[in-house]
Amino acid sequence: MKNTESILKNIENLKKSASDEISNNSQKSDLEDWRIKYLGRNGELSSLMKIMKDISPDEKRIIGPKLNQLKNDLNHLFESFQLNNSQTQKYVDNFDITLPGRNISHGTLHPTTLIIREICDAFRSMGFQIHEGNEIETEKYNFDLLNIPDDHPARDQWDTIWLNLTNNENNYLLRTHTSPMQARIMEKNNPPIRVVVPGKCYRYEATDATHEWEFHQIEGLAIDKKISFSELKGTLYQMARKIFGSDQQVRFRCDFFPFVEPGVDMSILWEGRWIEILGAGMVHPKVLTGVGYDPNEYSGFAFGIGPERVSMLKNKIKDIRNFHANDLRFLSQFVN
Ligand code: FA5
Repeated sequence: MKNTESILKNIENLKKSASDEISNNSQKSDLEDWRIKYLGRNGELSSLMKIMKDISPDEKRIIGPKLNQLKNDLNHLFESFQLNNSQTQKYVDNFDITLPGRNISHGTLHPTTLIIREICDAFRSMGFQIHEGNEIETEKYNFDLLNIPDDHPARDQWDTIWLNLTNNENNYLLRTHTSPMQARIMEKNNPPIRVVVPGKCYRYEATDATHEWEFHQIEGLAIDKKISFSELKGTLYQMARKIFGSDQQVRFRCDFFPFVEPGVDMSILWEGRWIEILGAGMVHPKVLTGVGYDPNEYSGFAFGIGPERVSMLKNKIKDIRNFHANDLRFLSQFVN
């Protein structure tokens, strides 16, 4: 019985040393050495097998199956390592170290974000702060405080997406422009104020190459004592030169917005044509009074730019709908 135990121990040891050794082999040639050492005609397995002819039938019944099992295990080990090696070898054989690596594609900032940053930077360099506002507005801020009473025809062009959030005091809507932020900022701050407000706006309108129902604006507001119309012109002129180049020409024409007096639009001369990019004007005395400012003490100007339209000019984009189409062929052309 003692003999049986020590033979079983030898079988165990052989299995362990064979599997340790094969796991540490890395080369193809090592695998062949391993095969000869353990599975070869004069290898370790054969010499262990030779015991069979010297042991009793009782011992044979115990040892025989164990030796068979050992033989199977070693063969399996060999086959699985051989297979692994040949796959690695195939990969190594096909690997061309002279090929350039594959580029990892990085995301880029959205063209709208890029133009908003560029425009805001132009104003920041002139001392303006940047502020963001809410996209859900009340009728009071979107219209009433901007001198657009209920029956005013200007409401028609801005009639929009109303929200089902009516309470006793307010009707809610998705803001049609960023101008409501004029009143919100004036209510919370004392002059001097110089601020730009980038953000999304929504209008219930049919889309075409220059109109989206969801688009951006950048509102601007400057309030102080003795601000004049020439400062409005100088500031917007400077912005246009920063965005479009130092020799950019601009044109101001009269326009009407109920919340400014006088009101203008500004166009730039682009590829031989005058193209309107913003609306502006001196803040209306009624707007100043509405937020508790004395129009005899304070004056100021405001403007609203459409950044997508500016980007369309700068980047020769033919259709504003590209901005929201999520087409990577379009988006990946804008590298920050
Ligand atoms: C306004 O929205 C005024 N709040 C601008 C303003 C602010 C005037 C302060 C005076 C003082 P208007 O509707 O023209 O104005 O829009 C201003 C700019 O937003 C346009 O010049 C255009 O660039 C952009 N814009 C307007 N509607 C759309 C649209 N549907 N799609 C894309 N851009 C638009």
